[in-house]
Amino acid sequence: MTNPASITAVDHRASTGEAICPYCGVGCRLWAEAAYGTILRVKGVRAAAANLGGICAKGVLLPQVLHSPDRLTQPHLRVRRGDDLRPANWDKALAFTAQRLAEILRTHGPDAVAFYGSGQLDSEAAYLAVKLFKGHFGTNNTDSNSRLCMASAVAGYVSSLGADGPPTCYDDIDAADLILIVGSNMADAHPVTLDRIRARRTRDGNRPFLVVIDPRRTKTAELADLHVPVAPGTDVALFNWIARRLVASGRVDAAFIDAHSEGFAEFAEFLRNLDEDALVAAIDVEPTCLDALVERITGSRAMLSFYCMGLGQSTAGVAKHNSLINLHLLTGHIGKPGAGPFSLTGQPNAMGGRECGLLAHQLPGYRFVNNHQHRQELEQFWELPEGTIGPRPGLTAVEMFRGLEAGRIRAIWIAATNPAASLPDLHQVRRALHRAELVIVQDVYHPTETSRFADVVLPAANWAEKEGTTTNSERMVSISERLLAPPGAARADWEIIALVARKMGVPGFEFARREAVWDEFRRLTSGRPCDMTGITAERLRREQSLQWPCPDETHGGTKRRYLDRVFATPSGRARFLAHDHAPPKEATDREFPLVFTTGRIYAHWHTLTRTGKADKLVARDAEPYVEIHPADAERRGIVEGQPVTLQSRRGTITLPARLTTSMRPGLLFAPFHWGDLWGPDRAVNYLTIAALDAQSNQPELKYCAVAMEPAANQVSNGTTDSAPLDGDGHFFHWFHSKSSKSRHGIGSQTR
Ligand SMILES: Nc1nc2c(c(=O)[nH]1)N[C@H]1C(S)=C(S)[C@@H](COP(=O)(O)OP(=O)(O)OC[C@H]3O[C@@H](n4cnc5c(=O)[nH]c(N)nc54)[C@H](O)[C@@H]3O)O[C@H]1N2
Ligand SMILES: Nc1nc2c(c(=O)[nH]1)N[C@H]1C(S)=C(S)[C@@H](COP(=O)(O)OP(=O)(O)OC[C@H]3O[C@@H](n4cnc5c(=O)[nH]c(N)nc54)[C@H](O)[C@@H]3O)O[C@H]1N2
Ligand code: SF4
Ligand SMILES: [Mo]
Repeated sequence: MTNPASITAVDHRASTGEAICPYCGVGCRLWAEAAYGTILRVKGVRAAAANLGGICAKGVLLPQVLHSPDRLTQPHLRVRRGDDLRPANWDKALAFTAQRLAEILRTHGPDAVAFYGSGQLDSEAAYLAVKLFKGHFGTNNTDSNSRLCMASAVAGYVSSLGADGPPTCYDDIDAADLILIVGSNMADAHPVTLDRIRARRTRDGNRPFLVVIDPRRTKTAELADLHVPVAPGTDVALFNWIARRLVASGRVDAAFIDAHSEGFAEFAEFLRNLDEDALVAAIDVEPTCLDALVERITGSRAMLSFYCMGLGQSTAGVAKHNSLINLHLLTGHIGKPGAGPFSLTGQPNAMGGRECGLLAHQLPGYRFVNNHQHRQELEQFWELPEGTIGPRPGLTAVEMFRGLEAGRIRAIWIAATNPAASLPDLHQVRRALHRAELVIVQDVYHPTETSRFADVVLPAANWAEKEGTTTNSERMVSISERLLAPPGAARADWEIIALVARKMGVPGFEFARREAVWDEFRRLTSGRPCDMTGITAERLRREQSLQWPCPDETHGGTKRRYLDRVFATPSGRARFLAHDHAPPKEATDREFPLVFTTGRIYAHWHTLTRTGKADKLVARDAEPYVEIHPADAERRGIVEGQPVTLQSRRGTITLPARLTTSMRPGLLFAPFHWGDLWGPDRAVNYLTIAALDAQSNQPELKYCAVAMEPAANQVSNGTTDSAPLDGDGHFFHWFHSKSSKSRHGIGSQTR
């Protein structure tokens, strides 16, 4: 590793190279031209399997987000609480971080510290974080924002099929004759993959048949041959209803069920005992629409189902995934081209984070902390004393912030995620960050909603400023090139983690080059379901992308898994898992009569730290809003554009109304992109509930109960009146001084 003091100068020579898009899990390979220390042009790479030349507006506009006054170019430090965060050099920042972490570990033990990472860290960084925290520190309080995102998909795959990771690939789009898109708004969130479906339908006489299951009539739903507008939270009822119909009429693949599954008899018995009328009442969709859906499924030769947060962000998240996979098992639509369940991953390396073991119950190579042999394998590999790695899963995202508030966790290191905007129940998150003794934030910008709470801010290299490995939705492992030098003293995420580890005197972090980190991690996947042994750093540099499993260097990678229909369970059989429909955690009532759901829009990425800097994206969607069915608006005297106050049991916000018949009556939708940096009392996560799926701990970000009225009737609001922690006035001083400069978060002074 180079010396932290040796800052690379801006490169004035023009160069071109390829990097994976830092936004969604489609994983588009982008060609970029760099000169004068910036990126001039970006376009999609035609030869790339993920995008076949495709790119969306967020990708095209990447050059606009790299340079800005709030770009972090050096560490910042606040030595005493109450002080301002001030620029510092790496030596001081590392010394402070290492000393404070060591002190807390020594005084309070390993579980007093936590790492909260992200599916936006590359695999090198994710792996080193796991090695440092779960390995050397001995705490499994090491989780990722994928907990808010893919945790239920992971648990669904593991319980139904025996291992995480989708069986499918993008080429299946060309082989399917029926595509279900369930709880996913691909038009906004995975646009290049939807383009591929569209292109085939244009070529192929509107085939495959397209079904969208979503309570809202989204842009994706508008493309569908059949839109099934299920009542929110009722997917399990829908899948069970379909399964019951299939089994009752004998329209199942008996040969597949016999040879390759287990638990069918119990599942059939469970289905027989269901009350069909109760299911239909819960789903609340026209019976003719449901009949049409069953007809399509029974007539299909290859059914592919895409799904995303409409399934995962639910207290029934794992049940929804198991129940959808049940349909694939009943019909034998798995382990063959054009068929199978296909979780769309949210972030560019949510898959890689899972492979590295970043979730609190995992270890690298799809291993688990509660497995004695897995722990031993890692302890030997990392040369740690036996028993160093804890046998119990650590605290997961939401639990970590509860742990911080309760004082059980004292130090938290947050990297490539912005929890003070993206976690549910933000009032709680703010209390937790206030209570923490040490908050380390590693980001590319400052301030963010979260860095405002930091004691140490560590400057990370941005997209195209570092090399790194990521895995996309179809298990494609890719390398991104470095096209620019990071500005100032910013460094790659993996280097920052290694620097802190070495400063603390932890052995095993003396990596001279990124490749060495990748190759160490890769060796740990040998013989595991996500075997990447054959994907060496050197080979990746030559071939750019390879799909796992890829067990040796002559192996060409694997497009589709389970083609032999031997699953990753001990018996080799896939499991039917029966779940009753259970309603979401928070029911509506007289006081809070409306369902509030949240999600994304095409132009913006998460908490706006990047897309909020691209003028054309901001021009397309400049302000937050709430979508309301006209009937719900009329009843309350609300007209288009009028500010309305939304109140849940946890908080109150105000947003302008957008009236649309694409909503079911009784349902409200708001995008979650705008946090406190963009104006007070608007962040939707002040309303959302931190109710967790019992198996996956993924929070129910898609469903809570709210009341709504025209804003004029409301005197106070949530983010000011119920935030006792801001009694010191610091936050609003900070916010107003910032917003008076610019809405774009200019300026690096905090507090
Ligand atoms: N433009 C853009 N693209 C992104 C992102 C972004 O921020 N911006 N983020 C990326 C990330 S990390 C993720 S996780 C993905 C998320 O991608 P998606 O999951 O597609 O996006 P969301 O808008 O969160 O939710 C999808 C849909 O779920 C529906 N839904 C809500 N409740 C239910 C339900 O009970 N059942 C069903 N069937 N549907 C329901 C909503 O109406 C919504 O249309 O997007 C990725 N891509
Ligand atoms: N209400 C509601 N809330 C949600 C959701 C929802 O649907 N509704 N969805 C949830 C989901 S699925 C997700 S994935 C989360 C996403 O939520 P977050 O992870 O909080 O979202 P981002 O804004 O992407 O945060 C990434 C942070 O990392 C920084 N960053 C960017 N690149 C780098 C880098 O290379 N290195 C480092 N160190 N930092 C970098 C960015 O500036 C930003 O501050 O939100 C969750 N929250
Ligand atoms: S579709 Fe996703 S990966 Fe592709 S350019 Fe757009 S945001 Fe990037
Ligand atoms: Mo996500």
